[in-house]
Amino acid sequence: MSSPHILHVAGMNGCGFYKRITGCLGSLSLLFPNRLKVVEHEFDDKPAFRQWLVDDGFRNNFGTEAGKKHVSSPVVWFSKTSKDGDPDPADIEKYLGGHDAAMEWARGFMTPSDIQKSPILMQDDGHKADHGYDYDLVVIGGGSGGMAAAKEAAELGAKVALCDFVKPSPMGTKWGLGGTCVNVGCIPKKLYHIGAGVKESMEADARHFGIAVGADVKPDVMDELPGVETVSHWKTARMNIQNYIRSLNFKYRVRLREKSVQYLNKLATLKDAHTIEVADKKGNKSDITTSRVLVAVGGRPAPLDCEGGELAISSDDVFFLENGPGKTLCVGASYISLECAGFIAAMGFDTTVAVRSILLRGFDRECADKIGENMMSHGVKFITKVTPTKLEKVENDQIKVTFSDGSSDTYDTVLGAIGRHADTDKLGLENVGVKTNPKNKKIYTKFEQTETPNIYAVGDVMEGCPELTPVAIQAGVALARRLFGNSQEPMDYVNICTTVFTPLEYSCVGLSEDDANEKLGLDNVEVYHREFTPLEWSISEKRQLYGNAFTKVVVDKTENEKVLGIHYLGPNAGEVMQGYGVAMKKGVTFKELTETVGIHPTSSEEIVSLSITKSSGEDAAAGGC
Ligand code: FAD
Ligand code: NA7
Repeated sequence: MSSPHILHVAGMNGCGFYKRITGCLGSLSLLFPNRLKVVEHEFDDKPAFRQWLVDDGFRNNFGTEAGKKHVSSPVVWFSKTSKDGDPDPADIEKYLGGHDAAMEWARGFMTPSDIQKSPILMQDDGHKADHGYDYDLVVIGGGSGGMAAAKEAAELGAKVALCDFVKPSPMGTKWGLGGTCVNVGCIPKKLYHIGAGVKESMEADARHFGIAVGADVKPDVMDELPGVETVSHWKTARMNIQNYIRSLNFKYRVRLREKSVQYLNKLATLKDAHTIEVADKKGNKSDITTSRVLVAVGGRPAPLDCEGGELAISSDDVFFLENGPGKTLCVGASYISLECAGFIAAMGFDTTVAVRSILLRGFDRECADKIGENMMSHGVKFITKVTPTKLEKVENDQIKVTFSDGSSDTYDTVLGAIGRHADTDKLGLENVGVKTNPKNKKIYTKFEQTETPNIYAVGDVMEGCPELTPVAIQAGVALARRLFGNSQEPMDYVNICTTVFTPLEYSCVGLSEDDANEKLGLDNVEVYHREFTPLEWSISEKRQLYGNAFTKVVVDKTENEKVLGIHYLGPNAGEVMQGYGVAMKKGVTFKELTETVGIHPTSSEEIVSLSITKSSGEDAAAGGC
């Protein structure tokens, strides 16, 4: 959750306007303590107030001309978030004005009715129509967030340039316009995942539906068939997926042109807050100037940090392998590692995951464990509580991996997926006073604005932003609307749905059971859950070996069973969860969820038909039609 606004109100005792505004703001802070903190500074009389404000010069701290001339009671301003102790009134974030400005702000705070949204507090970045720079906005990074922001800003009339340049991975892999998602992330990953699903359906289900492939198959021997034999051909999948991605790279260029965004296939470095050096692939350099800058450079995989770590590939390389990865070790146990392991195994390769601690840190533990079991039932091996300590090249171009427990094995491919760092090295942030988190190199922002007011950041490069494509897109569009339209709408980072494709699909929105327990206390949380066999899995005995689907809804017992989190493991998880995400945004209660008539026969209807509580001890697999 973001930190509350800290609003200071100073005025004199007996002033009706001061009384009115402190009453109004005080009530709001009482109602929404997580969103608003009000600090009152009351002076005994007019001379005392004026002494402090005018004679002693407190108003000079306000920064704006209007603030420096303020004389009347009350005066209202924001200070920065205090991490500990009382907020410092002199650590001013923004001058707001007097009674009327504060009332107007309070109205905005309460509207629109969706209380997730609040009026935004951005610093004046000095942008004016006749700024004299080459561009109104230069976007650095042509990935999900950067492209969305650039197109929206241009649509709103801004003169925009977008620089995108792909630095090759340490293995030398490079790709086209569109960033991580389209080239080395969501799109190739999901396509391999879809391939895995097709193969599994052919092997596990087809025969039961009376479908077999091959010239020799006769209908009368169907029952005797052991299942359709499938062969995966990595090269074919790779070629078709890469061709599709190339078509997307081309479409993105066209769309930028259609929107009049100038695309510069150049590496950008910030020289100062308004000057960017751009270098093409031959190293030819020039400068462009801009009123505003949006940094949307995303992230890159962290390299394996052990001896010989440079022998490992990453998710930046796996989709480009010519002949498939062969026997593979995936290092790391978060979703990128597990998803890669899932589709590599499904493509028929011997696959092992090295897990340092737990699977899918940050996700619901029960669901994460079920994913592990499902992956094992699909032949993925797990080595737990180990990290690689040494990688060395051995015969046949293989890699011998020694683990922290002393064991070792040899693989054709080692894929490191131990986290991602923001791609901010050598971006010149130090030249413009923009601070990054030393741990992951991400940029600190407030409402996507950095401490240097004309420099903004969205997407994976922004500290605290969930690393998801639609988040980067939505934040980019919202920011462009605020900068070049009349919008005041902040990006809402709360209750964002996500899906893991392992290949068992797991989608969720809101809190995990574990986080809910920690936040609210065990006694205040209830879990409704159910294990079930989706109809599409029900007539194949092979599917029984893989386990069931599962769903759980986590609710706050103290607040009318408000839904805190929804979790679902099963077919089409992403499709299932999207609509529930809307309900979560609207603060749905468990009663409202179960009053919703299900769609039969689907897996999604299980979520609106839940009745078994975890506290009852009843078996989650009980019941069903
Ligand atoms: P990016 O898309 O990374 O774009 C940044 C761009 O900036 C890149 O093109 C880069 O080359 C360029 N750049 C960097 N530095 C410079 C510079 N100095 N000058 C010019 N250009 C520069 N998200 C989902 O929502 N669903 C998924 O299923 C999903 N799966 C994923 C699977 C994998 C394997 C990975 C790695 C990620 C996945 N993600 C997924 C995350 C998603 O890809 C990212 O959240 C998203 O791409 C972030 O967008 P962005 O605009 O912040 O950055
Ligand atoms: P994450 O989510 O940062 O997870 C990193 C995983 O790698 C996690 O399982 C870690 O284990 C593990 N890890 C981290 N360092 C090591 C070392 N040194 N050795 C072995 N294992 C390690 O990274 P992802 O790449 O999956 O995803 C990055 C983001 O991209 C993610 O947030 C998505 O939203 C998109 P741990 O649990 O810390 O023990």
